[in-house]
Amino acid sequence: MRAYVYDDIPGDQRKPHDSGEGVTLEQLKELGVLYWKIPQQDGWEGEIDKVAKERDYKNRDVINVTREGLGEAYETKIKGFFEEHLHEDEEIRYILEGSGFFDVRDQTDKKWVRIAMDAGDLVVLPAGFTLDEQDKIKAMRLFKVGMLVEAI
Ligand code: KMT
Repeated sequence: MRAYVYDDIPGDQRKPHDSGEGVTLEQLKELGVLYWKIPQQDGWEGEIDKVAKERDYKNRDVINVTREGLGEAYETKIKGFFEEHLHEDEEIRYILEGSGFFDVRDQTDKKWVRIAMDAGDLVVLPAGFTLDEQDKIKAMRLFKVGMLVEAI
């Protein structure tokens, strides 16, 4: 995981857009983002269950997004992910395979903070998302209440 201020230069959302200004775990916490590294080794699922239980999560699913898998729908799908939105409840994302960027707006100075995630990274989020140029990610999504109805 690396978190940094988004450079806000127009262009492909899947590029890193790294302004070079890093964001610490402390600063992420102020934005309501919590982070854990949980490598997929002995007992990793129990570690996720522990976080979910402590924070009162009731549901989860696994989403697998790849350019190959989605074909022509890929570009539209990832544009949809990238749209700014608010979550009614916090949500957790745990990356199983691949990589991508979660973008969170900093309410105080209006900058976007980009969180570059790959396998074993878990975040608690109020956020937006894009795949990066690898074009594939598989993630466990944990929800406090209902699941997203939309199938992918
Ligand atoms: C969602 O809710 O579908 C997301 O957060 C984006 C995909 S998770 C890799």
